[in-house]
Amino acid sequence: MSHNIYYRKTMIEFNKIKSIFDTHSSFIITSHVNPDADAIGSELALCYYLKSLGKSVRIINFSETPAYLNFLDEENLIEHFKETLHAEAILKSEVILVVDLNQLSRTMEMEKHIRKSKAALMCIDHHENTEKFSEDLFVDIEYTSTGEIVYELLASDSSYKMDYKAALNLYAAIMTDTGSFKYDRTSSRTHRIAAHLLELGVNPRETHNKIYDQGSKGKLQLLGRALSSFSCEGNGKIGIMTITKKDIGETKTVEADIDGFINHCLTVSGVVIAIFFVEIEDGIKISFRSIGNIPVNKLAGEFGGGGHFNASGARFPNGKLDEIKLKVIEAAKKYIIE
Ligand SMILES: [Mn+2]
Repeated sequence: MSHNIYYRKTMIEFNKIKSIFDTHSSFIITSHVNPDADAIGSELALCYYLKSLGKSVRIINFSETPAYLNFLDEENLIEHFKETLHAEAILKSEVILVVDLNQLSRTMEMEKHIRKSKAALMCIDHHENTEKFSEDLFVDIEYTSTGEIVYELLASDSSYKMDYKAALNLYAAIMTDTGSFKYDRTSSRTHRIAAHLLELGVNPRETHNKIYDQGSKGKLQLLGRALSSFSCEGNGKIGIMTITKKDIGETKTVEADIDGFINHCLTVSGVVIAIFFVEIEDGIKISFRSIGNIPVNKLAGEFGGGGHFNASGARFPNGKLDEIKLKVIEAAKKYIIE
């Protein structure tokens, strides 16, 4: 199959990435704290590729791989950062390749070692507002995912034969970061890439199931509570859900189980702003989502938070849930375009 007909016009110079790969022999790949499928999938696909070029490669992450993503790392290549084990390796590596992050601080304790290292530091990513932590930032925010960039990088090397393992990882990366192929940046090209990955043996049903359908009973019960709490404000344009500490305790769940719940607010006709209040150990966490031209990053900014135009968040370290809700909902009403 020829890939070049699917090429996008990107600012990313794949040739430059390739020449860094060609002129060095030892690589450390890392990504952000609490890695998602885009982080893990991109790291592993790059690792397989670099190994195929005869390079020595280690993947070292600050966080352990979440259990639901272990199936991506068949050979257990990903190492969990420990200063005593890895500080020296980071210092001595020729190249440090960070993926799927725009701030080096997202590598947590690894950051200081990376900054101290004389390694060539490079980054492949698709987030906005990249910190200029390296000369070699390969960033394009038009991409759905880091996985999609990595796919095109690998496909641009005509002597590389992508196999099932790499395809599975890139499919998981792209599927999750596109919300299963529905977010705005999803393009015909994204689907063509996915088609090629299926041709390499990826099973879409099975992959989706492994990532999304392995939740606990408590998680489903927690979702039930979140859905029951749903209410509207601002003439039905603001959808609100709330989870309390009691809800989390009684369902024996953790904060991370709430991921994705907020999207249910936007399934209600007329709702254009979603607000999700979660009572956590140390305060109140608020997530915002919006549809269309409503900058919820600005709304979050009113409360010391931030994020993307259509997806953002803020935290209150203390305060009463009811009072904070009133304040935030009042602020949100200003963003409704009548
Ligand atoms: Mn990503």
